[in-house]
Formats: sequence, C-alpha cells, structure tokens
Amino acid sequence: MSDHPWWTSAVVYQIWPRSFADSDSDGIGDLGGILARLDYLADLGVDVVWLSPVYPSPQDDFGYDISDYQDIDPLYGTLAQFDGLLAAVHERGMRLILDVVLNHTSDEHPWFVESRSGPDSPKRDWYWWRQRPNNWRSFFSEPAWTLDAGSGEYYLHLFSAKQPDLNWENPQVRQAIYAMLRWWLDRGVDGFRMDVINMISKDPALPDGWVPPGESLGHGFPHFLYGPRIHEYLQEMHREVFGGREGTFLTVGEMPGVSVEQARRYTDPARGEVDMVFQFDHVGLDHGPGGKYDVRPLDLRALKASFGHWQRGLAEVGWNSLYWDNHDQPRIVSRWGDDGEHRTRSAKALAALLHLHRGTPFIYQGEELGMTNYPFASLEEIVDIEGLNYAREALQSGADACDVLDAVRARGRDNARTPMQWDDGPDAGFTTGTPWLPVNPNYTTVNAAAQRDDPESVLGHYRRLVELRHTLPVVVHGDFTMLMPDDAQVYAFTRRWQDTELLVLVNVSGEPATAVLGELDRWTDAELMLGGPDPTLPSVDSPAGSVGLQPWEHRVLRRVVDG
Ligand code: TEU
Repeated sequence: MSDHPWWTSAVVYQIWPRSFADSDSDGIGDLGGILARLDYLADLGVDVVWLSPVYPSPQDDFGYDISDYQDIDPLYGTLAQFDGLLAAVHERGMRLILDVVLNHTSDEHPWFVESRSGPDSPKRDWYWWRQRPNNWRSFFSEPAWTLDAGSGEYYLHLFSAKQPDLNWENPQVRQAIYAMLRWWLDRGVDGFRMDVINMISKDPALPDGWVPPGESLGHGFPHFLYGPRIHEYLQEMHREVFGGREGTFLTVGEMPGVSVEQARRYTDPARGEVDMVFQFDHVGLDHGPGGKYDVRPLDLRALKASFGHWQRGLAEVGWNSLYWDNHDQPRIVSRWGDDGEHRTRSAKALAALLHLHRGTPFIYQGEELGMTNYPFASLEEIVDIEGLNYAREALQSGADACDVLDAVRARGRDNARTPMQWDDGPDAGFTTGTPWLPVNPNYTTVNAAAQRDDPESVLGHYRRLVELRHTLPVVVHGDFTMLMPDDAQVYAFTRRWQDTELLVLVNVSGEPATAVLGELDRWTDAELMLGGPDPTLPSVDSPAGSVGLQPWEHRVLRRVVDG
C-alpha cells in the first residue's frame, strides 16, 4: 500500500529532554545527552523522535513557556548542537519532530514584553487584554486572567500566568508563527507536535463559563476548545508552512477534549489540517467528577468502548494516534498495570494491547522499560506547577493532606519526569552530577542496560512490537473488530487485512481469565506471533471453546484466511 502516508507504519518516541540524558553534569538532560543515546533509539527501531520543547524558556512549565521560538535554551545546548543532533538522527534513518507551543508564549517572550508595555503598543493586540476578566479557570487551578498593574488591564492565560495566550485573530500573529515554523523546516526538521492546538481559536466575546456547584470559577471549554475559526487557522497554517515543500512530514495536534467527529475533520487528508491528533478520552476514564486528581479505578469495559469508538470513527477517514504515557500522564504500568509482582508481565500486556490497534503508536521515554511512578513521600517533593497548584488549592479548601498526597502520587506529572533509567550505576547513568529530580529507587533493577540483551524484557517486547508494525501489513492497515466488549478482564480484538487475520488476547488482570470466542477452531493452526502461556506459571484450564489466560498474559495469533 504505497499510497498510504509513511507515518501509518511509523512508531514515534517522545523525549522529554530535561530527564533523558545529561552530558555536562549539571543534573539536567541536554542535547549532548540525547546525541549520545541515539543508537539506543535506532536499536529500538523507532522511526520518529519527538523532542519536547528545547527553546529558551524561564522553565515555569518546563519549556512549554517559550521565550524565543528560534533558539535553544543554554540549559540544553546551542543551535549548532541542534543541527548536529538533527543530522545524526537523519543518518540513522530516523526523523525528528519539534514540539511547538503556538497557543501561548512565555510572558518573557519579547512579543509579550512589548504587548504589556501599554495599551498603545503595536503588539497589544497580539495577546488577549481586557479591562474586566471573565470567570474562566486556567488548567493550572488559578483564574485564567492576571491583572497587569501597569495598565490596569487583565491578560488571558489558559495555563500559568507566565503563559499568556496569543491572539490568533490577529493576522500578524499568524504570519509570525508560520514564518517561524518555515524557519525550522528550512533547518531540516521533519514536522511538529503542536501543543493544545485546538485552543487557538476562541470565541472573541470570551463569554463566562459554567460554574460547577460550590466553585467560584467557570469552565470556558465550550468557548475555546473548538472555536469558530479553528479549521480555518489549521488549513491556513498547513498551506503557509508546508505548501510547495517537497518532503515527508508529520504533524500531530494535541487536542484535549476533541471528539471523534472533530478528529475526523482535523485529520481528513483532503482538508489539509494535521496528520493525526492526540485525543484524551481514554486517559480520562479513571477521572472522577472532580477531574484528574479525583482518582477512580479503570473499568476495562469503558476502555473498550472508548478505543472501539475511536477505531471505528477513524476507520475510513483520518488516522489515530495511540498512546499510554507522555510527560503529562502517570506511568501506565502503575496506573492500569501492576508495578509490583507483575510489573514486567503487565507492562508487556498493556503495550501489546495498545500497539496492535490501528494508528501510530507513541512511546514515551522509559515506558519501553516498564518504568513506574515515583514513590513520593511528601508534597514537598513535588515540583510540577500543575501538581503544586492542585495541592495548594485542595489543602486551602480543607482536603485531607493524606488524600491530597495520594492523589498527586497517583496522578502528578512528576511521575513521568523522573530521570531515565539507563543502568544500575549512580543515578541510573542519567547524570554524573546531582539529578534535578530524584531517580526512582527501583533503577537498580528497572534499567535499560539490564534489558538490552533480553528478548523477554519489556524493552525486548517493545522492539518486537515496533518490528511487527514494520513487517506485518495487517498491523498497519487491517480493519478492527472488538471482541467480548462486556468482559471486565479480557481485552480481545481481531484485525484483518487481505488474506491475513490477527487475534490479540490480553488478560488485563492479575487473576487467571477465560476468553470466550466464537469460531475458536479457526485459530487452531494459527501462528503464535507474540506472547502466549508462560510454562513456568500454572496453566489455566478453560471450558471447551474458550482460551484460558494466565495473569497478565498476552497472546497474538496470525492466520491465513482461506477463500
Ligand atoms: O498539555 C495540555 C493540557 O491540557 C494539560 O493541561 C494536560 O491536559 C494536563 O497536564 C494533563 O493533566 C500541554 C502540554 O503537554 C503540557 O505539558 C503543558 O503544561 C500544557 O500543554 C501547556 O503548554
């Protein structure tokens, strides 16, 4: 299927540079560190590297507050080093995409410094200034408006007060952004991950949002998550940035709150917007009414309903991205797996479940090792602005300190941001200095060196999953059928492409399980592609016509369809 875009058979690896590898012993990861570890990524087999922001930044939100779009933060290196890294990525046959934050800048960006200088500034209108704020709450708990004492006006920030929102209504803003993106493409980058890109078009009236009972601030979502000009902006950006360019690019838009129907529009190739989006439905399934820190267990049936809905919705038009982890999410093995007794088995089971869906899988640094959440012992150890603000507000409104700590331990973004665990040496081989965030104490057993040559390891398993995507067209192109939608323990589906069918069975639990499938005899002579029963564990009996699965077992079968 050469008419399919290259990224349909690609796997992307996300690097969060601050915690990947440190080459200059300041305890913070950097470009030199990434360069030294590129062979690790090539060996894993990934096609694309996504770099979280490395631009100059006050680091209020660890780089998602950019003060200069066209340089590298000295913490991470120089532009010359970046060019060297890009060349080295390309030499290994991989591509590199940059994370661009286009909804907001840092308040220290010269554009905002100019804008804030007064109501008559030529850049005043580059941001959202109002004499009276509306009632929106920001994503980081606080009000979404901050008073600028100098002018007596308020500016809008959907995230921290140090991340003012750009006003995309202003064509000069859009042109400045497009020019900047072209500048990076001219340097050779292969595309972009676009931060909260569905928020760039706002209802210019900025109406108040709905206020949940007992709260003082409102939800502005309906007024900025799918704004009136969003498709116009994305199409214009695509045209202005990629138009007339030869090359093989990838764009992925991060879109909190996006629906399947919207995603189909965003990713319909005929519309020229983005190649794929990050949707948030599945990572919200264990949130209670109070949001992400209102921790609930996952109901596997809800996950099936959600993934099934997305697989169906983008089957004919558009494309899925597939992810468990990123720098904002807790570690999947701690979240929906078992980071104790069954750490390896559950990490592998969850990986097989995700990667064999239709879509482009994203692997977040350390996920391929089965890295776990960090055992935070106190709120004092938290550094992320989202977690800190949540905890402060919850404590102020009388929440129990132990409950708040539990919530942050389960959900805090710092979990994903502890240093990458390379080996069992000091600080896991991440740095020879003092790491900026502590290394998870389990690094002595959970590390890349211990897994590199072990095909049964989590790392070996991810390598195999990448290889299956590269070598089995059914993984890339096959249609998708969910089986056993009402079973709370077994996740099962088939994929079919031409004369090949794949069956994926995953026991998403630490107890033995039974998969009841129709026409099971079709699979009698099928080839086992991955997983299967572990002879060192007790075998699981099952009634005729069903398959017994050991705790956290995954099993992937392939058969040739006759006729
Ligand atoms: O995240 C988007 C976003 O909505 C976050 O608030 C996310 O939903 C939350 O962290 C999940 O708990 C992007 C970036 O990925 C994140 O790191 C940034 O903080 C945010 O945008 C602002 O740029």
